[in-house]
Amino acid sequence: MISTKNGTIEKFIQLAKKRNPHQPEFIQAITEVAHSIIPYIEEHPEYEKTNILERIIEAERIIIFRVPWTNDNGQCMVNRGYRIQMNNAIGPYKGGLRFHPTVNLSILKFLAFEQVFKNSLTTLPMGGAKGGSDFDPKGKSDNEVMRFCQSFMNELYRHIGPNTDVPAGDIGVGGREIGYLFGQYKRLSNKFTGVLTGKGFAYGGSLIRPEATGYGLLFFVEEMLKTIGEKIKGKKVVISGSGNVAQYAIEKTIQMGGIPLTASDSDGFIYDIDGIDKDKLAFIMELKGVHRGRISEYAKKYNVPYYKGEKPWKIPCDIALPCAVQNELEEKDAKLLVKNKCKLVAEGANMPTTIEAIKYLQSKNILYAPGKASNAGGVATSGLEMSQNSIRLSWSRNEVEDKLQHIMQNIHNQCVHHGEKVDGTIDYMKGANIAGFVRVADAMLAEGHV
Ligand code: NDP
Ligand code: 2IT
Repeated sequence: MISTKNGTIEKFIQLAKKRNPHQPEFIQAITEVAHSIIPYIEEHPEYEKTNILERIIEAERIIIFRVPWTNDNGQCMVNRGYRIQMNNAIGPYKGGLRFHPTVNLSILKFLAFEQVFKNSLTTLPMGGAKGGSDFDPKGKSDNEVMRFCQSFMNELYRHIGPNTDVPAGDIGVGGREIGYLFGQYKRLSNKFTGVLTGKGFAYGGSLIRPEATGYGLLFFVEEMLKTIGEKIKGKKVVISGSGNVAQYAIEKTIQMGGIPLTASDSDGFIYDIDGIDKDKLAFIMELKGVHRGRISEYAKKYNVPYYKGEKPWKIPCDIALPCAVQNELEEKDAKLLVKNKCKLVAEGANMPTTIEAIKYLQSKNILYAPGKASNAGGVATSGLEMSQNSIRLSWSRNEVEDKLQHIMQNIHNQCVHHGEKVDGTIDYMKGANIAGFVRVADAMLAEGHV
């Protein structure tokens, strides 16, 4: 047992490091949470007595498995599959699947851990999980991706279910992959259920789920700006990524009258000084979703600058939205943003801002929102997809979007409730961590030592 009263935050982190060696991303996520939660726990002995925090950082179950598959040349390939079932105190395990060559235990444990708090913030009944594989969909044919997904599901299916664990998409897993995974689950189980979210509309998906993370992010940004009496209209917005989250963040920015200036992928970024408009966004969507091409092609088509191997944070802006990958915004980037008068950073990706960069932004009073709050719209709409599947009805676009906006406003309110400082500014990290924690911790207390 670790006593937070007699010990320190540092002691807790040291112990976590010892129990989870060589897992830097997981330790980073724990560190961010520990700094907000340990002082709160010290004021609430019921959590301390029952070792809630020590239990919360320990996954309830981790499944690791072999995924053999055949490539188009008839060769047998092998990848590693994972599912981290982190916490089911408030609902069935829920969270995405990531297919990317960098996937490892540390990355999936950090994502599963973040998901517990994020899902709690939505107030919908969803526990936290994450999974995926080191499989790289880039350069693979549709048939190769299908055979991989089928083999992945051949093992995963026995661990999931609509009331047990409901996976969805994340990096490298979009509509195409969810379709193949769902098809194989159905075949193995002989059941048509809401076992996955992000499904196509034709077979049980929810309207607005593809848009939800990006749209939700902009709804959240709108709430943040309201606290300083401002609006998105007319603001210059720098966005990283060009996948699912980035595309719909760009779309909502345009709808709200903002000016999206950049998009990126792992090779570099484009800077469109006139702003990415609806037609140019349609080009990005087709480039990425259909041709699976590189963002550099945008620069060629529209004759705008392309910065190979660079990130977009040096472009002057009012708002920065990292929507690609963890640790993509470092302290030096934060300094550039502040120097260029950026006033708000909100995370579309999970943990894209390093701890040093967050500290710097907060020290300069930049409005900063952690992904567990600002990108929760995706999983929230997954929760709405689960509800629709359960009642065997589907809601209209407007109904789902209204609910999404309401949920994002509510998450903002929770951040204010637990994160408002004496000077009236809001520590969104603290607010999100405490609000997310309390719901899960209270459920764990009620459910006993499980
Ligand atoms: P996609 O696979 O659709 O897009 C990922 C984007 O990030 C691509 O542009 C990709 O470029 C880029 N990227 C990936 N790895 C790197 C890297 N190492 N360096 C720079 N760019 C990189 O994924 P999503 O849009 O779904 O996910 C983006 C982020 O949002 C992730 O952090 C994810 O965890 C998070 N998120 C996703 C949600 C969802 O509902 N999908 C919900 C909440 C958060 P490239 O094509 O070169 O790989
Ligand atoms: O990080 C995330 O919240 C997601 N990838 C979405 C998870 C989900 O279950 O919709």
